[in-house]
Order: sequence, then C-alpha cells, then structure tokens
Amino acid sequence: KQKRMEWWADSRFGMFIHWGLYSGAARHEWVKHNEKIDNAGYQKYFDQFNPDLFEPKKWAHAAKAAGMKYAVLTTKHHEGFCLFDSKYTDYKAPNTGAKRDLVREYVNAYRAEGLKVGFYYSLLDWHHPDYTIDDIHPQSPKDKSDASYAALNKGRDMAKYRQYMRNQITELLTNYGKIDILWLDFSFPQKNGHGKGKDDWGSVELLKLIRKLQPGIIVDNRLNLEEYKDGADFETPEQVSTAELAKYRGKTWETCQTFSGSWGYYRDENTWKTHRQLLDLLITSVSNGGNLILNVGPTARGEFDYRATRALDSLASWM
Ligand code: JFZ
Repeated sequence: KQKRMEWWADSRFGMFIHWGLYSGAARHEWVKHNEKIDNAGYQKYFDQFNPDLFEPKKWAHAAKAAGMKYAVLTTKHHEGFCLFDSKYTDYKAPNTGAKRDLVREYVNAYRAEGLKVGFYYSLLDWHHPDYTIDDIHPQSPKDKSDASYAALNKGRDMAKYRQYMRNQITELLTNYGKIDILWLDFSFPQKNGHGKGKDDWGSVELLKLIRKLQPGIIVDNRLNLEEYKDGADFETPEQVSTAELAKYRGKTWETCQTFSGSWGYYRDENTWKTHRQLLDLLITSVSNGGNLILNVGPTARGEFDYRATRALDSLASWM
C-alpha cells in the first residue's frame, strides 16, 4: 500500500469531473432524485445529449496548467448513464448524439498531458431494472413499510445488478490500459432497513476483483469496508471546511470540493468560491498532509463553464 500511494501523496492536487445526462438538465447531478423523475421523464436528456464542444485535450490542458496531477471522471453516476462503451447496457454515450466512447477520449487526452487517470463509478444506479428501490431512490415510496418496498421491488434482483457492476468494472479496468484511481461512490448504512450496505454491493468481492485486474490501483473508502484489512487506500472528506481539515492530519486523505455547490453542472447556482477560497482549500489541504480534488461540472455540450474556466485560470496564474 505504501508503495502504490507514493505518486498520489506526491501529487496533492487533482481534477474531479462530473459529467453525464444531468449536465443537460443543468440543475444538480441529483436532479432525477430531487425531482422524482422516472426513466421515461429522464429520457429527454438522453435523446438530447450531443457534446459537440467536447475537446478533452482542452480539459486536460486546463488541469495541467492549474497544477493538477491527476483526474477522476464519472464513468457512470447515480443516474446510471455510461460515458463509456459497455457491452452490458444500451444506456451509454455511443448510443447518443455523441456516437462514441467518451471515456476513451478522456483517458487519451489526460495521459497525453502526463496526468494520472482515474475513474469514478457509482454503486448506486437509478436506471438499472434490477437495482432495488431504497430510501434514496427517485421512486422511493411515501409509505416506508416493508410491504410497500417489497411490492415495488418485485422482479428486481440485486444479485443481477452486482454482476452488472462486476462486468462493467471489469470493462473499465481492462479496456483502457493502466488506471490509477478507482473512486467508488457510495455505500450508505442501512436505514429503516431500506438502505444498502457492503453486502448489497458485494464490496469484498468487488475489491478483490479490482485489485486483481489492476494491482497498482488506488481505491477510495466508499465501499464501507472499514474492518477489511486491504479495504481502502484513502479517506474522502467531502465539502468540509478548511477548519475541519486539520482533523485529518496523520491519515491518508483527499478532500473533494466543488467550485460552486453541486457536482454536476448547475447553470443558475450563485455560490461560486472565490480565488482566495480555492487557494485556501489547496494550501490547507497540503499543509495538513492531504490531497485536494477540485470538481468541474462541464456543460452537456462538453465545455467548461466560463466560471470554471476563470477559476482554473486563476489557479494557473498562482501556480
Ligand atoms: C456523492 C454523490 O452522491 C455526489 O453526487 C457526488 O458524486 C459526491 C462526490 O459523492 O455524495 C456523497 C457521498 C458520500 C457522502 C456525502 C455525499 N458522505 O459519506 O458523507
């Protein structure tokens, strides 16, 4: 573990990229959940997805200029849409106006800039027909009784969904060369008996598979495997204040932070951090022995919003 963490601890600064169909809605990556949209209602974002301005070389260049050393892209977020060409679903970028594997282009562009390449993969999936409806599913019932969940979940089979995840993670860790980071998100503790824990994801088996496919890969801690000895490589304090970061001293950690508030592109959000706030996050993270991964939510057309570009430029000039 010590060995595989060397480059990571040395790097200190990375770029998170949240990009998917929600970018088209432009009001939060949880929009499907927040507005209780079903698959039919969400279909328009798939039909309209056409990233005609996507030039990952520009993204990679901006990351490099800002002093970032690695990147993590959402290959699939909770909505279930895959940016990559997977054999196991039709719900993927090649079947949209994009007509191609966007993950491959990302990998090539970031590698060409000498940056390490990571994949985010959501354990949650609000589109897959076998994924059971739980407390935080868009179609979660008002009536929280076991009977109402059981009725909704008739015909859904988590064992099949677990296999789907294993198949897709195998694709991601086989078809794109060496992958440096896998950011799985997220296992949440059982709540009212209608949440999901490590056994629902098959976390132990999944991690063994990951380590077998990519022995040098670095994995986050969101599989909920605290008690498992080779469980996680780093902790992931999310959107915490700079004051709280001191608490992580002595641990191996990466704080993930947004430029504004949401992770997915949110056009009308007015909470963009200032240059000073961003610098403060970076300096406080590094001085407390951690990494900072700053998130960009590109638009559905595939470009960085002008506010994100401005923020990255300000970091580049400071660097
Ligand atoms: C998750 C996602 O739901 C979110 O959309 C984004 O991708 C973010 C990086 O990760 O959100 C979480 C996950 C875990 C916690 C909080 C938010 N947590 O453990 O407190």
